[in-house]
Amino acid sequence: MNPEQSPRRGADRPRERPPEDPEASGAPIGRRLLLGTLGLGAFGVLAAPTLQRGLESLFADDPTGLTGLLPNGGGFRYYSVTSSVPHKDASNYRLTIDGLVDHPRSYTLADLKALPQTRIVHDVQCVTGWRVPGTPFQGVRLSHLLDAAGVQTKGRAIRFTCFDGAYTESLTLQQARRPDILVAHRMQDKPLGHNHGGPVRLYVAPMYFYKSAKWLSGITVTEDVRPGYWEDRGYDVDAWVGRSNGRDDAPTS
Ligand SMILES: Nc1nc2c(c(=O)[nH]1)N[C@H]1C(S)=C(S)[C@@H](COP(=O)(O)O)O[C@H]1N2
Ligand SMILES: [Mo]
Repeated sequence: MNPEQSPRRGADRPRERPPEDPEASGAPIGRRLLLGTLGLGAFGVLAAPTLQRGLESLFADDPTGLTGLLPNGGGFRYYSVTSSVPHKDASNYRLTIDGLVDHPRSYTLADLKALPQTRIVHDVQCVTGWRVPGTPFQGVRLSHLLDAAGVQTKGRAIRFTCFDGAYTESLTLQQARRPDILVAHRMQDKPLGHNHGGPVRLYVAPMYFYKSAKWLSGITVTEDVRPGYWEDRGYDVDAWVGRSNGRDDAPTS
């Protein structure tokens, strides 16, 4: 591995910033905007007003008690590395499987819902520290889609791409075949909302949540692992909860 690609560790490692929580870094807003402009990992802060509004409207009339999941309430934080993401739904969503497969194809949302469904309930753990207990995800096993596509013998890894146009992720083929990795269209027993990566995101139960790529649009079988967005910025490629990124969180699965 050449030096430019070796993971950085420790305090100088770029960190995610939840766009709805501009106070998180403690730095003055001007400085963070400058860092974002320079492409140093703070770009998400530019999206703060939009995402905050989205968050408020999402929880505006909330009879279900989900307000307990608001930021700093011990729940989810919304992340996006881009300032805006197109909205997609059953009418225009497509998931493409290609690369080193015998049968490349594209799935609609209805196609994915018609396949065998798996529901998994585990904790969610972000590498920045927040954890959400017992969160149901439902969808199609990634292994099912890979089997249907017919992975060629040269295929050793998967590259995931997203319709935000920027985020990417990766898994080894061996990891991708685990039964607790889903192409998910439901979360918390509801259709996956836009802010959580809907209509379809990846869900990688045993790994830090950055592996669970939101707004999933492409699954490409490759010869070698190509590190994803945060992995290019220092995060571990093998992101097992409690055994990577210098953290010792309890496993999620
Ligand atoms: N497309 C995309 N997927 C993404 C991210 C992102 O910025 N863009 N952030 C990742 C990170 S670091 C985390 S913790 C989770 C956050 O998911 P949530 O916004 O549903 O809480 O999404 C992961 N998947
Ligand atoms: Mo994260």
